[in-house]
Amino acid sequence: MALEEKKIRCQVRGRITTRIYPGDRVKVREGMIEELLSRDNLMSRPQVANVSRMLVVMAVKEPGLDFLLLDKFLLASELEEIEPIIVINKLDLAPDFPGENQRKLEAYRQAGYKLHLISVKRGDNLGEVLEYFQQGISVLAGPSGVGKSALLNELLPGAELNIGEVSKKLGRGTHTTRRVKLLNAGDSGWVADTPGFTSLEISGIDPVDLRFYFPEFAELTPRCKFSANCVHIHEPGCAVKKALKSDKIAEHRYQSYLHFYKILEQEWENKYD
Ligand SMILES: Nc1nc2c(ncn2[C@@H]2O[C@H](COP(=O)(O)OP(=O)(O)OP(=O)(O)O)[C@@H](O)[C@H]2O)c(=O)[nH]1
Ligand SMILES: [Mg+2]
Ligand SMILES: [Zn+2]
Repeated sequence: MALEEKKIRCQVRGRITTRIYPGDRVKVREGMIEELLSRDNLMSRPQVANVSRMLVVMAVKEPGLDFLLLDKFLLASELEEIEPIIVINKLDLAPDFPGENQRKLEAYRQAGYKLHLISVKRGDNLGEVLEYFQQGISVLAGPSGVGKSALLNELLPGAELNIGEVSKKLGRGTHTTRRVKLLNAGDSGWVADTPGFTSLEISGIDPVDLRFYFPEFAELTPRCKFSANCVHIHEPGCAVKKALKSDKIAEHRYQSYLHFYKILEQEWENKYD
């Protein structure tokens, strides 16, 4: 059955004490939300319920591609068990593509991530992104100024979202989108445009478990000499370190791993202070 978009302003029954988020399913009667139905999940940043996938949007330039930040977004969505999809925009601004960045990006494809290189301005590969929007709730996340709203304006007729300039001086977006907004896409899909952000909390997991959230490491772990415990840092006979030496694992991914590992380790130690 096709969804019909119909906006109804509602009040929430006093007995519902749980907060209601974009994406929540509710029962409505005569302008009153009577019941909040059970959720599949609740994404913590941005706060959206029943999310099917998160499109992590970055730009090759203006603002420049930040791989540590990309890895942080991927880790955050892995932790929440929401499928991440990498979307790199503004290909029109990088005539030197493929280059160093292209090689780094290839590592994500090899690790099993879905990756799309697009240009909203030139219309490159937008159809690939539109496919995701046909079913479930897709959330766009990423820093300010990468073109999240511009992408939706291009793909969803009538979206009419505000788009902003990227500050020439700071090389950053200007935080144009202020609220999470769910837009109807096609027959049974919804897309959430969200305000750009870069601060993500990486916490609450045992550093020893971090290795499971880097798919290309997880694959090799059984081949480590101390596979049950190997965190791929100082252990002898480590298959990940070996793969790193032969460029089978990307150096920048390993550096991100070490970075997160140290943060988590610190947090873990402070826990018992
Ligand atoms: N050159 C180029 N510019 C683009 C492209 N896509 C978007 N832009 C520009 O990038 C700027 C920021 O776009 P927005 O859509 O507002 O970015 P956003 O990600 O929604 O930013 P926030 O709402 O602040 O999080 C605008 O000036 C767009 O015109 C592209 O493919 N190429
Ligand atoms: Mg926006
Ligand atoms: Zn190892």
